[in-house]
Amino acid sequence: MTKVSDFDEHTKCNLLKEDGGDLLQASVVPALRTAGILPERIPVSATAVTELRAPSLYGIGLVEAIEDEDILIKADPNDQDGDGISGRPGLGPDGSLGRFGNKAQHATLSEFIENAIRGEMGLTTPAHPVEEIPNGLPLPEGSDPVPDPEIETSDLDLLEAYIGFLAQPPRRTLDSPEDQAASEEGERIFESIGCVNCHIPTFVTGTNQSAALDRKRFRIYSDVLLHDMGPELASICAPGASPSEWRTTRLVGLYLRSEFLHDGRARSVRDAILMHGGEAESARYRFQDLTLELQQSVLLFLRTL
Ligand code: HEC
Ligand SMILES: [Ca+2]
Ligand SMILES: [Ca+2]
Ligand SMILES: [Ca+2]
Repeated sequence: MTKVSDFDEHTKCNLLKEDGGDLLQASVVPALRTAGILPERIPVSATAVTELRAPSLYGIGLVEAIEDEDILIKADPNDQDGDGISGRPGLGPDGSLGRFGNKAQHATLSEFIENAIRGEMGLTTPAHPVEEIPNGLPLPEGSDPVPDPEIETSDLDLLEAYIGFLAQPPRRTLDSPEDQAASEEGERIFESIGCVNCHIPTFVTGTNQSAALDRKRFRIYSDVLLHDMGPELASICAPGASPSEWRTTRLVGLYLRSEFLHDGRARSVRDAILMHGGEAESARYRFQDLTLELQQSVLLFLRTL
């Protein structure tokens, strides 16, 4: 397990030689430095900086297969019903409905993947065939032997097919009848204190060419909408989302994670809940008002998802 303390302070790169990825990084980073390519520096003019946690990809094809109107019907941008929760649809390119990314800024899986290939992997693509230049300086001679685009559309399509069919992790079963009963109690509380107003338990996909995605009810625990989560969680913005707005995170497979919230600042599910502000503040207070035992039941339930 990689800890923050394992990271090279300067590059934020993990240089431990634990697996192939780290070995690659440990050999590539010095080579790049020798070639004159230095770690990216945050410009002094930057007004907001964040580190983003990698998103969970399981079941992401199901999210793409939801009909737009089934998401839009849950939006209440001006809080007409006065419950303090105003979910706004994310803004994808050309005004389309955004559903992927922390700011719900990507509309389709293919666009989401293309963006990650460029931003996270540094590969040029047919849609963006020009190398981004590190720190705004031209690439040193000989440091980029691969002609652009570095990945073809057909490979992007294969990647999309693979990721789009990653199944959701199964619900975790609890061995003891006591735990099972507590988890069921936790589920009822999760509903009654209003967590479900944003973490909507299930959606049904629309008609789809693929049988695996066709009219499937699936667990999601998200409304795929943006919510103002208060000043403590505010950092970067996106064209359609203010610094404090984030897309409701899906809670499926929570038991597989150890870092929570967009930047991983919460190291437990409990801390993640206690950091909910803004539109989610009253649900958080209702959680805090529970006895410790009932809070544990909610946490147990969440850890089965
Ligand atoms: C107003 C909408 C809203 C309500 C109500 C709400 N949440 Fe959230 N929840 C969010 C958003 C948005 C995020 C992502 C915030 C971020 O990444 O900074 C989130 C993130 C989480 C996470 C972290 C998941 C992860 O993988 O990082 C957990 C756990 C969670 N919520 C549980 C709860 C529980 C339990 C309740 C009820 C007490 C609740 N939420 C109420 C919108 C809401
Ligand atoms: Ca509302
Ligand atoms: Ca490249
Ligand atoms: Ca290149």
